[in-house]
Amino acid sequence: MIDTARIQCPVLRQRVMSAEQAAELIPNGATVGMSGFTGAGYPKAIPQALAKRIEGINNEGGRFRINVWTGASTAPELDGALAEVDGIEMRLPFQTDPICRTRINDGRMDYVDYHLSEVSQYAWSGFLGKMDLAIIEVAGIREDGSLIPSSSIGNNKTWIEQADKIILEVNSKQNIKLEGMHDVYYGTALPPNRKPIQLTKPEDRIGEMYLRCPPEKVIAVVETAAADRNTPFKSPDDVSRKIADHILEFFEREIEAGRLPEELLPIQSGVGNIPNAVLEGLDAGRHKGLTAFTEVIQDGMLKMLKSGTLSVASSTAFSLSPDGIREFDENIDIYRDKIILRQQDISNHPELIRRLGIIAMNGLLEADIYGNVNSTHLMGTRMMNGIGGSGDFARNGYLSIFVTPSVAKNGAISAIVPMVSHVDHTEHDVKIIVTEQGLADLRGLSPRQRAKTIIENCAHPDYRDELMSYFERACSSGRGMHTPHLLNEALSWHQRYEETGSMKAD
Ligand code: 0RQ
Repeated sequence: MIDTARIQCPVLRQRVMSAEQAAELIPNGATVGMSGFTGAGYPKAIPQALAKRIEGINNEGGRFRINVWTGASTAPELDGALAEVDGIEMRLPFQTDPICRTRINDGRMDYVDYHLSEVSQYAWSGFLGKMDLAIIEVAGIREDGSLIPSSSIGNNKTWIEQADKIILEVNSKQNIKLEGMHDVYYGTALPPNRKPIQLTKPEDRIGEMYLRCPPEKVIAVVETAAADRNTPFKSPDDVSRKIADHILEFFEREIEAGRLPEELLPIQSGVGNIPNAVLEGLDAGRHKGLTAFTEVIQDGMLKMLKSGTLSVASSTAFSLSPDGIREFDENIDIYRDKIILRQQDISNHPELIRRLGIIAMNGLLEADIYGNVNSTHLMGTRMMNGIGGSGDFARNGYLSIFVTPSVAKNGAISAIVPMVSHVDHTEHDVKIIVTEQGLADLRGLSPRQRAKTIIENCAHPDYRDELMSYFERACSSGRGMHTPHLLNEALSWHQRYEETGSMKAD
């Protein structure tokens, strides 16, 4: 039985088929643009049906692989299922899936890790090659074929425009009241035809509520009823609470110094337990009427919207735990007018982030004594997730804050190292580093001043003396005094970890 309320377009009703039938329409070697940004709004049935098909082909000695482009990470039903059967040749622009990670680090899957704001323009510019097919989850199809987006927009607008053919998954588990929460901007253009984007406040609407979609490009419609999937957050522990406290105290000092208004500036918060703890801390504090201009709305933001700490949140996706999804569904009428979902080339747009003066808060794997940050590469070679939107916000924000526990793996790894083993955010973009030990405010400091500040405020006591010894020996080496390093020793901590399982010296 076709859900005629969700699929109102008569022409597209005739294209309803099973996920298995739709998966048969995907050719070997195709480049497929899929919806999905974090575990929200990704196609759930067709990737799994395709994975089964690929497994069958592989079992008979064949080889079937596709290129998968998305908004950001997805969930086990997409990335996990396709990676498991070795069905992905090339993946971009962001992933967090454990099986994908293994394939990438084994050298069996190619991966391109891009700033999330830039993917759409790269596709438009032809930098990435041709897109054959788009598979997009939607909450509904309107009579004229236009689409009610689901719990993320990501790159969907671009994929629908760029792909030769489109397959839609209509997910009846997505709340139909999502209709009207989206703002799809159709004014983007390639240089030299770009115009200023007329958005001056996070709550501004500059586009349309629906995705335009030419029905003649749609080759299949599949009905699904499955919930989004995100990992639940841990409740804040001692470390994340201390980090949150350092940030909240810093905000108070900035307000006092006249460098931040009482209602702060729009917040961007990465996903993870520490950003969630900061949000909880803000919610428990004295601020009201804050705003968010971010890429993911996590559980903490829902609470802030409900309590009035936050008056509005602009994003490209939800990233809610199962409890968060329940809360959202049950109280959608409270949230509907306070949340705007945009495509990711707008939610993460450098022009808008700079204009609005975003306070960006993101996680890191390691930072060096001069303030360079590695967010992506474990020990310099193995991919963790990707840069995601952290670079869009850190590079262009008013304040770019990076947060991390001072040690990982029970103290065997120091998050503060002499030299990062890979750089994602350079010393030029990183303004504040925070660990549970303290906060290093790097604004206006030279590299040598930064080194002292980071070691004294952020390093774990187990590593502090050794870092200071490295820095002092580098300073007295008689070589370059702007950013002193002992090049033969700078990465020895990482080498020691690879060899002995700990960065600690004997
Ligand atoms: O692994 O759980 O197996 O022990 O890395 O570390 O401390 O739990 O931190 O979950 O906040 O993730 C940078 C990965 C931090 C994330 C990163 C190990 C550590 C643990 C995770 P275990 P934590 P988080 C918004 C913006 C880039 C994308 C981004 C990230 C695991 O914040 O992906 O910001 N950022 N997007 O033990 C080896 C080190 C380590 C280490 C930690 N130095 N070496 N392992 N770990 N430090 C979202 C989007 O863009 C969509």
